[in-house]
Amino acid sequence: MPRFLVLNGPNLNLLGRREPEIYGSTTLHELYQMCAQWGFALGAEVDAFQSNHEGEIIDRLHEARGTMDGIILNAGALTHYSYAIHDALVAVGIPTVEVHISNVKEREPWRTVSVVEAACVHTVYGRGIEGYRWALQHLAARLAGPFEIVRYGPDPQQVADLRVPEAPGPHRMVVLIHGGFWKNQWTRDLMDGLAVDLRSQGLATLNVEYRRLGSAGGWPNTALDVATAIDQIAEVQHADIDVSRVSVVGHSAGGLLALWAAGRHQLTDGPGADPRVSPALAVGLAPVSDMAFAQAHDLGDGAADAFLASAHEHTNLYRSSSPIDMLPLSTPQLIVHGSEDDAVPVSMSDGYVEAARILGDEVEFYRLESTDHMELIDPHSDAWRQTKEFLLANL
Ligand code: DHK
Repeated sequence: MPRFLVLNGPNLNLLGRREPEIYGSTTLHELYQMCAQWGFALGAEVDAFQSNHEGEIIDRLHEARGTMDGIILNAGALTHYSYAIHDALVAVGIPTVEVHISNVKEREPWRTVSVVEAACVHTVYGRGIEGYRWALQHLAARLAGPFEIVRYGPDPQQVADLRVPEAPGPHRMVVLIHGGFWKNQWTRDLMDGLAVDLRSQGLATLNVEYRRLGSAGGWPNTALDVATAIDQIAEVQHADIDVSRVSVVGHSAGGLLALWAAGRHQLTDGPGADPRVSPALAVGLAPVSDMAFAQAHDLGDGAADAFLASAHEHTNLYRSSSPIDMLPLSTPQLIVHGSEDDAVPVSMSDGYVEAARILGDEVEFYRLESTDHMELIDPHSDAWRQTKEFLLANL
């Protein structure tokens, strides 16, 4: 059974009482109980330690050597200046996920700097207490099988995780595109569980990161990143991918990018026209398929406005960026949407599917009762089981 250490630094003993508007109302004790449960669900044992003293944190890191398979580290303010913790992480060499409860990228400038980040395998921030759960899931996914990080551009966010099944190719491939309203705190670890599960079913996966809002993301850069990552599949020689059997699966705001990527083959000009790899199938999991709807309903607190604000070409903007306005995509699609979704209303998919079918697209629609937004990317959910079966049967 894998063992993970949850290590918290200065002032985190006051969780629940300290600035609850920033750090929430969960106490450290409650956090530990939650981590134990989250770990249990992943088949892992979780140890926990908190200290207000740099030296004690370093001692605990040293003790973890040879006994822990992964570390979740919220070093508190030490994050921003403790080179000693950085060096301890390098010295022990245990995969470590850096976690921050608050969105450190959107607070004081000094909090945007992390001197431990370079010694960590991943950083999760701005997701509240749940960030620890995502970090545990990421550690578990890393242990579940090998993957390679492929770079498709110079920006640190222009990367993707490539997972290839053990059996010989050629492999069908699923490109995974995460959601999060293109905001900086939501990254591709959201799709780790699905990537691991699909690989175990014999499919190769490419879990794509892209530039997000706040760091050169927005229209068209974010979409172009997805396009470049997909086109690059044609160049991955060593993995034996069947480029005629690539599907693209996107969740929420990533659903917009997936549907866009599946329809861009018919763009005559503008961003993303002329793809090298055209997806054979597109799956939208609670996709943002209609930008005008997203703007009118202020989904994701103005996310659609923020996403389109960087557009340099405004003529035909919906026609080139909003799936419902690009119809027909002329690529077979599956749309999955839960009736209890309070992030992206299911009525958006009702309208999208109706329009797509009228315009001649082949669209399957799983409109799932009693299902919410995040269940669609939970690898243990019934919604995902149905999605996976569709992929396996149709790709
Ligand atoms: C916790 C702290 O104590 C701060 O010093 C960091 C981090 C942010 C958090 O968000 O969890 O700057």
